[in-house]
Amino acid sequence: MKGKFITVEGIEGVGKTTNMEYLRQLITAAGQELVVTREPGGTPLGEAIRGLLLDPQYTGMDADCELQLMFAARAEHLDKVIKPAITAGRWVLCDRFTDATYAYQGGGRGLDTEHIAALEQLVQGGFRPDLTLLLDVPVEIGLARAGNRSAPDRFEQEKVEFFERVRQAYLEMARTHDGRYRVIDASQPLEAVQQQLATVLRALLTA
Ligand code: Z5A
Repeated sequence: MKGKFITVEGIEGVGKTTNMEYLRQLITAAGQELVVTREPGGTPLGEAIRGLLLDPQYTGMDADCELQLMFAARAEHLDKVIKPAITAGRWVLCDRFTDATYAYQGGGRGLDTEHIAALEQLVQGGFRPDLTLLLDVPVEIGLARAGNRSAPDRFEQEKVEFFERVRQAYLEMARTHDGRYRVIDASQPLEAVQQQLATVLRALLTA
């Protein structure tokens, strides 16, 4: 039997990294073999591309260049990690995937979603997540939580308006792809956020 592909999305500082470990524990406790990974990245080549994408020395990178680097890393990730694991019956938990491209490069940078869809088709064909967990917080909360860190990367240098557009793009996708999306109110205390995640995950684990 094929494994399940679960993605975790949201704006910066929403709590994805914090909750990935909690999700890992839930899924492995239910007896599923799990691969935990992230985008951009997840392979040696993908992590090298991530380095280019986040490096503040490339501030002002052309948006089409950024878009194509995201999908270049994703092609390698699908080929080397995600698809082999799913085919072997393992579950894959991925910190961001193509919805981040629609949100950041589409919503944030204003690129045409038809161009993104064309690359999605080229790289993924019909392959999509089984479940997407959208951790949602107002932008000011996400940025305040993330703000305690040291040197900002290339995306973290963006203005509040950029992250507002990203958040709205995510919420719009959640409305239009409601079959695979679950919106989690991540502005609540961590324990309450994790209760919401557990409810959603149990439904998938027992399906
Ligand atoms: N990107 C893109 O543009 N296009 C794409 O296709 C893809 C990605 C795939 C790197 O992503 C960048 O790549 C990303 C979008 C772009 N840039 N941005 N922004 P990333 O996922 O590696 O980086 P990130 O979004 O910046 O992650 P992050 O800032 O580390 O956020 P997080 O992982 O969601 O948050 P966290 O580290 O778990 O939590 C932040 C703090 O909040 C921390 O101190 C926690 O203890 C605290 N926290 C967490 N939850 C709570 C609750 N519930 N209450 C109170 N405090 C909390």
